Amino acid sequence: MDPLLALRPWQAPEVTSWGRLPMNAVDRRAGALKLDGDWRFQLLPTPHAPLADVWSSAYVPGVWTMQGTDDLPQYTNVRMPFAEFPPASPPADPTGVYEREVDVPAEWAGRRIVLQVGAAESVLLVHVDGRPVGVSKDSRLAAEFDLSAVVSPGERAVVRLTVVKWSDASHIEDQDQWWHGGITRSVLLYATDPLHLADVTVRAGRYGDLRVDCRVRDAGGALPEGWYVSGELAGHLLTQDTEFDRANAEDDRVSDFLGEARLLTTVADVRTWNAETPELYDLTVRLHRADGTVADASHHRVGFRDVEIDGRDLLVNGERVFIRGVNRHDFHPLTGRTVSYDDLRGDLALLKRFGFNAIRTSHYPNDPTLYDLADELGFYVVDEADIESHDHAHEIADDPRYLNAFVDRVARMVLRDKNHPSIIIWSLGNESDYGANHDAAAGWVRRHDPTRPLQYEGAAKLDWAATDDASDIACPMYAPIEDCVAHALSGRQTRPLIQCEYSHAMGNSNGTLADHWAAIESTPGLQGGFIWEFWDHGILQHVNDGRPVGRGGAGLYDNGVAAPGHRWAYGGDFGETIHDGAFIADGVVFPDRTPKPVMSEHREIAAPVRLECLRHEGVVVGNHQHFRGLDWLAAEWRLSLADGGTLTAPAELPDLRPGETAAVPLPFELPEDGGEAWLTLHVTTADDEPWAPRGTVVCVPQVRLRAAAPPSPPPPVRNRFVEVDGDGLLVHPLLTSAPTLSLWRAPTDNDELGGMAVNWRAWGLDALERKVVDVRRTDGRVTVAAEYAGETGVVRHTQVFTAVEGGIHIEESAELPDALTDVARVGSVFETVPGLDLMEWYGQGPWESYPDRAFGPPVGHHSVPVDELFTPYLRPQESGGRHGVRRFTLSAPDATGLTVALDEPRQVSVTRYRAEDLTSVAHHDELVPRSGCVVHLDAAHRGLGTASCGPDTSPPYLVAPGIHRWSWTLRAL
Ligand code: IPT
Repeated sequence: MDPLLALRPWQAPEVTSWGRLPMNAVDRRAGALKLDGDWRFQLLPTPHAPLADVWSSAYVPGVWTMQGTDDLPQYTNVRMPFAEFPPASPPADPTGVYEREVDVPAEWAGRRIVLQVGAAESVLLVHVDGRPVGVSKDSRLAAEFDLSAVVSPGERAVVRLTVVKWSDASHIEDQDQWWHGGITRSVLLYATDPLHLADVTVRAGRYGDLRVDCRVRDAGGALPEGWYVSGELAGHLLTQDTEFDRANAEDDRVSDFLGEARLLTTVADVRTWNAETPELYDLTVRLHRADGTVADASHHRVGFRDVEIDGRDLLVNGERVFIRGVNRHDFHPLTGRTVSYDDLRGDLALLKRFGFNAIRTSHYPNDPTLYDLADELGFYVVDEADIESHDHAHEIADDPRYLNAFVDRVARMVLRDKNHPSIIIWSLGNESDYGANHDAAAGWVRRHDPTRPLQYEGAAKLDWAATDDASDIACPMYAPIEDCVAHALSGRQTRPLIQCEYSHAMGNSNGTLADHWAAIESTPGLQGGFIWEFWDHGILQHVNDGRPVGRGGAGLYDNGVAAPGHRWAYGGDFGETIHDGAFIADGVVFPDRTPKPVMSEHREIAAPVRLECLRHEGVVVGNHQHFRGLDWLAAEWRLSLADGGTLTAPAELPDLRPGETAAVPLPFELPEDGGEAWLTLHVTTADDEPWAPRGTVVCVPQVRLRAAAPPSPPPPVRNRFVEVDGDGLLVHPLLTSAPTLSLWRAPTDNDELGGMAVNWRAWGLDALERKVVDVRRTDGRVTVAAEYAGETGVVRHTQVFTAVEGGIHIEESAELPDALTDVARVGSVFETVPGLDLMEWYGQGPWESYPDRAFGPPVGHHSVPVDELFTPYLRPQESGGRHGVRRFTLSAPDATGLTVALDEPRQVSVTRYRAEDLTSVAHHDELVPRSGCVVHLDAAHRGLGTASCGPDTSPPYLVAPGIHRWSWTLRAL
């Protein structure tokens, strides 16, 4: 039997690799042969099953679960997809065998030849020409094998990569994401001189000090006499540290088969690296033979910066920076896991445009290109090792059989990524309890790289204030704001508090994001956190046969929506019986990277420029960055008058250093009339930035210059009664359904998973029975009293209709019994005739907002087609709301339609769907839009909260029982 199969490495946690080369930070991508493309492929039912004579093909890099096999993607969160306990894996274990010929270049004669498999899940076995070469685990890092002894330059070799899907390692790769099988990153073959750089470690500090440590080996064994290294940074030569050499020689520390050399320099007037101005310097390290010829070279981009913890502050270059982070998986709706340079650049550019400055690579080392781009575009990165044993966390954390794997995974990540200035923190992994295996890995990192802090949520959660665990940072997940503030004020805080996950973005969510940030910015000791998460992991799927679309499906989606006949699949959509449903769709962007409304909310919370009102003297402009001036920004003033449209004026941003403010005079003479007045600074990029073209909106901070006059109801028109039918329902030519009371919304994911939706159904709020009890016509008014019966008693609802100039004024009140402690909304719902396809409003906008996610949208005059108001969350739910609406019109192209004026700023939604339309389907593609508009005007609307994972809606945003009153005026245009 084949020795690698005989070893059964998929059932041996102690075996992390065999024949694999040590990880290092020398980038070999340039000059390598890329073996990507179609490989011969067979999917076997078990690793031991015999190969068939017939081969199909599979694309590398790619997962077979997305390439036409019967083994389809499966989504589970915590629970394992199979029943076996660690370290066992199931007997049925899909195993992909990939094979192809490789022509080894003749000019590689005499060189060291290395195969690099970028990533394979979960166990990789390598054979060349039928001979065993090696084994690797650790699905998100490359594995390298020295093929010098098994291939012949100028000849053809057959490379076989066998990938076993389930293994002991699956138990520590139990992340909340889709399970796949295959090779997910590129496969390379490269050659070096036998004398080669085995590793290069770059350390560059904020004062311009640079230290480069080189490890040198020779494939022949003993190093040749006289080798040396040189280094060049942006045209300047580094000096070899002779002190280091002498100490090494004197201590007899280095043997003749491991060479070490250190290069040093100090750069005067260094331009430091930080996420706002990510300055990079090019470094080339060369390894020379005694005669001066170059045997090997390595290129690096160096960022000069320091990271340190001072008490409870995390400092970058001495500055306490705010961490405006997001958790990011390597995901793609067509490939599953494989991401291209363009994909990664797209992700990071988008994050920059929406004010993010940090990424946690949840929950494994991401594609290497991500770190190059983070260095270049400017992100603080928490680099996380591929360890999550969620389902069996407690057993595994102290299981000595997994000790190797923990240390191996953490060490390999650090060895690969240590030269990236963007990485400011190492993470031991996620959701794996806390045990001796973590401490072993922590010991390794702290010794190997003392230049960066280490974090691990599972260690710090036992006591945020501890000082002796495997975390230098208290990095809780989903902690309530109050708990964070209380800790920071307790006097017990010992280390920075930066939430590794907070504000769960599942569906229509992220309530109180601005409240988090108000607390963070005003409380020393709090420094930010990472939103969960970037992606909605919806896989593009054919609806007819349920298969994933796979590569080549580009163009089958637009603006977050799958093309007809397709949908975004979530858990259960591939016929899996064990799955966790739509919990995989919890990102701030749709599966095609279309930003959800919360992205705009975040952009405003993170605004680099802020405004404050100085009453009559003017406004105060502030620079809220850490390192940058305002010269990269352009701006324009906009004055929105409730009754006077919008005026604009050019804005000159003051020359402010970070943290500074300046008073500037009001750019406009405020007109006497015009009502409520808001001043907005419309801030854009002044020039092209690497992540955004010139003119991209950066933020739109706003201050109110004048409040609205108290509302006065329009005077009644004498001798005219509004028409109501026998049920007391308004009769109006533009309405197909008269205004009635609504206390319900199509539950959001937070409402469902937080348990509120269950109550609402139990209380009967989704199907209230309306009964008219009285219709009275007095003093020109029609008063309709109705009762809405649910399981908790009766809600009394009164509508008073008054004919006014050009329309109808409606005063409403609803009295909720005490038993209705927590309803979704209190307001009116009605439906319009078809054809009113444009909504124009004065209020907050233009993007979707809710009471606890309404920090960002400025007050102004907005206009959006009705079809575009609705947000296509994967699982249909309440969506499309606009907060703070004062008045709106719905019009047809011929300018006919209706207008509604509200008594005060209200929550309004105009969509094509009734709440029950949304709850009757499971996917967005099943929705059938109505031709008219479904309009909700809410006197009160429950905030969104984050109860699908984390705190529920905060008390100030809940809807209380008792009497609610609201009024509005309806007119035809
Ligand atoms: C937390 C996980 O770390 C993350 O991977 C994801 O599952 C998230 O929750 C929810 O979407 S763990 C949870 C038990 C708090």
